[in-house]
Amino acid sequence: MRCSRCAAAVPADSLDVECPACDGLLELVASLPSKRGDTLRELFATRRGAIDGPDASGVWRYREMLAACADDIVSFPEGNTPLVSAGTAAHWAGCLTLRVKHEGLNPTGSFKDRGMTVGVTHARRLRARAVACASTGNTAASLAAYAARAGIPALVFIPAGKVAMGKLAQALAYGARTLLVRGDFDACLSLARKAARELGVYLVNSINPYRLEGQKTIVLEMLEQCGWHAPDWIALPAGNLGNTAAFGMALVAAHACGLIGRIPRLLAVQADGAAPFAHAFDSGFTSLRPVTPNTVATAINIGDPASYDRAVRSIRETNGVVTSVRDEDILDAKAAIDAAGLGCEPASAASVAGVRRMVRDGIIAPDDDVVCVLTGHLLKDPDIVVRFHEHAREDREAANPPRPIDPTIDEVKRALDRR
Ligand code: AN7
Repeated sequence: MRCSRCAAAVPADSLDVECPACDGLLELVASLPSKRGDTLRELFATRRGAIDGPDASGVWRYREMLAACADDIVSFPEGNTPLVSAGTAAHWAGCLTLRVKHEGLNPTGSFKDRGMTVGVTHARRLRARAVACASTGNTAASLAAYAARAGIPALVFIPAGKVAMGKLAQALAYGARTLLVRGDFDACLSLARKAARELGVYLVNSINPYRLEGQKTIVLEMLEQCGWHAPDWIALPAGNLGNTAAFGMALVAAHACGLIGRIPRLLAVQADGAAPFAHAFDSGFTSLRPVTPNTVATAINIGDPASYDRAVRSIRETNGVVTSVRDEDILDAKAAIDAAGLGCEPASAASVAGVRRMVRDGIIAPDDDVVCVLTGHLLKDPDIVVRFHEHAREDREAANPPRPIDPTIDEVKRALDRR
């Protein structure tokens, strides 16, 4: 590993995920695979449909592109998520066609499983005594599951009262020691970093470079599903910026290996109430000014993103754009995605809300080829769905309030006939 700030070398079998000299983030030093273009594409194609082993995983199938060892892996398997038409949600976004890559269909219901299989496999190889993460919920759920599979104790730091019910339920159920920290996510992360430094537990937040290796495969699998024809845009929600960082790394590597002929543009979307990255983009990335975050999309309620430097590089290397959207638009986008039969959690819908904004602003053309990444499952945050539909005004197109009835056939008939 190499420090991204001071370039110090750190052994790959170190438990450090930050530079012991200067606290900079560490990067894995790896070279591109010797195979290229068609040879690599054919290799990946022969692995599709494998029933077990590393090839059955939508992460480890692409191992030539990953700086990680595929022996003795901790895997469900994960990945293998569908790339599908957004159906009626395309119209909502103002696109002629729109596709979504549904990462909510991973084993624990979010894209985090892709990074976690790599992070926890590495933790087991290092014989870590415990693994830890700070989380807005999904990382905690994923770590809890993978640590349980690996037989390693897990410690998760989550902001008290600010995590969706499904995610908290998972962390508890899978047996993680769940610490409800009085503070926001950013406070949780600095506490987790301190615990890693002082107590020797292995940190598997997305600042851990092995996590990013796994997350690169969201893009690799998507490109394969696109027949290796790069779309014009890839839109994703942005919080702590691990995914934005990983997507740029994957796209640059896929291009360098001849897997794709051109690099799609990234659209990173934040919530207005937690948009330090979007603000920095607007000022030409001169500086990052952390904010006190406040958005209904709890997964991306992050004010001081840890992977900022890497994410800036991704946006620059992909000629990308960063924007932000209102909570109201996130919830409307979510309702459109849900009603299309896809479903996702609020943060995920930011991607589609961001595309709509960019179409309106003339940055994305209605006939551009756009893929939105849906990062988490609908059932992660059931409370917000029920609240939305029970309390939404009836004139709001998306409102679908439940209707109490007496047990009579007349009432059923009335419901059936209602337009
Ligand atoms: C559904 O679980 O940060 O910009 O601690 O759960 O890579 O952070 C979750 C982030 C988007 C943002 N969508 O991704 C955590 C955590 C969902 C998420 C993001 C998260 P990054």
